[in-house]
Amino acid sequence: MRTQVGIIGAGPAGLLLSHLLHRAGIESVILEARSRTDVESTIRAGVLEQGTVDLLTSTGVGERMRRDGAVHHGIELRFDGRGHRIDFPTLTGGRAITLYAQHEVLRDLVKVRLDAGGQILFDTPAVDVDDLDGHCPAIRFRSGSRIETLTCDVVAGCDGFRGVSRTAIPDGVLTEHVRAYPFGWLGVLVEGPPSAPELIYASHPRGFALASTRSPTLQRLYVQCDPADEVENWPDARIWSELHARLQRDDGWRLAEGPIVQKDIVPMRSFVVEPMQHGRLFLAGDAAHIVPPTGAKGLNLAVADVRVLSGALIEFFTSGERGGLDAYSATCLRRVWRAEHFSWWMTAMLHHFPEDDRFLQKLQQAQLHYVVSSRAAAATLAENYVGLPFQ
Ligand code: RFL
Ligand code: PHB
Repeated sequence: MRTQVGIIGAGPAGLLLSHLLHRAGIESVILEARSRTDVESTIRAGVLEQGTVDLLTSTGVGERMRRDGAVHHGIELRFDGRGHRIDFPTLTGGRAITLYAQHEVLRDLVKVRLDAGGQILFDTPAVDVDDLDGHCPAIRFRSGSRIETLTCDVVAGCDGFRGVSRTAIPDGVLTEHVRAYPFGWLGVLVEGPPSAPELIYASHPRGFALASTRSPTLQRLYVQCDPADEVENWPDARIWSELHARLQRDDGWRLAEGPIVQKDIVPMRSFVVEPMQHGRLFLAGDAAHIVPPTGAKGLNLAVADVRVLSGALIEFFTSGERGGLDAYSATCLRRVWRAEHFSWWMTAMLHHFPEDDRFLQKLQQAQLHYVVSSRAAAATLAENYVGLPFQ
């Protein structure tokens, strides 16, 4: 098999890249380890930056998102029994976010690619990548019981944190920057209407909690937990008791309960590799960087990467110009590090760090009070949360 761009992974990065390339007449094949049903049903992110929404809309995949997604103009920070609203439009010159589940974005992208005759090979894991330094890299993949080869001009490694493309890069080329946090998030899906019109980020001595939403009938709630904990240790009654305690507000506001239909535990880490490229292999999205979910940046960074990569590839295939590809890593890493800082900062401000002494706890409280009382500090949060403009 042969194509121009061999894409490993049908997550947001791989699917959107394939779509953007197709619009410019460039061919690609996507190899995806999981089934279509799995890809289209796994619950992950929910917050889309304004720039992500604009890109999906302007390239023809925004119709369902505009209909079913919910535009939010602010979030609430909650601590010491009180809520403080951060208003996005007034602090960012009119920008906002859209709540629309990642798997819905994936459904839209899979459909638009397949309708256009695009090739997405599901249940087809890539095994390794050869000849990265030459002109004709090759992806070896498993198809049923056979190993086959996809030869291409360029490989896009869009296979997430645990994929094979990053590990195909020879030792000594990449520098890894890693930070693990001493907590994870227990996430639940709850049937029922939202308890509040906007997301609530709560800082509490018992730990962080987040009330988010997926639709008018499905809520997504999180509580900070031990990263090594297991969902079996969290019967529904314990989850509700922690959520009520951490989201408590003095004015009598109450979180609405409903049937819990799914539970999972997510570890929290920050991770970046530099550079995001080697030879003809370009890494995008979680394959190159991870952020803790507190800033809601992961999916949006994946989108920002492939926006840059698609532009550089279009230039390369139409004029032979390599400038954009050579600058790919440095261009992306500027936004990546900004998002890494924001995600780390939100995480540090809102979570309970078991090892913190009283001094550090006092600093954390001072930071929270500053963010909700200074327009400049609130604007810093708001402009990062809605997403800085693309460069
Ligand atoms: P993905 O989504 O992990 O997709 C990679 C795809 O590659 C496939 N794959 C392979 N395919 C072929 N061969 C192999 N050898 C392969 N190995 C892997 C996988 O099956 C998969 O389909 O990476 P991508 O495209 O870079 O997208 C990244 C985002 O998915 C991720 O950053 C976000 O979900 C992070 N995230 C959030 N991001 C946001 O922007 N806003 C949010 O509100 C938000 N909330 C979250 C989140 C992530 C969470 N979890 C579960 C970590 C909330 C949570 C709880
Ligand atoms: C979500 O809805 O899953 C979500 C929202 C905001 C975050 C993280 C996750 O910061």
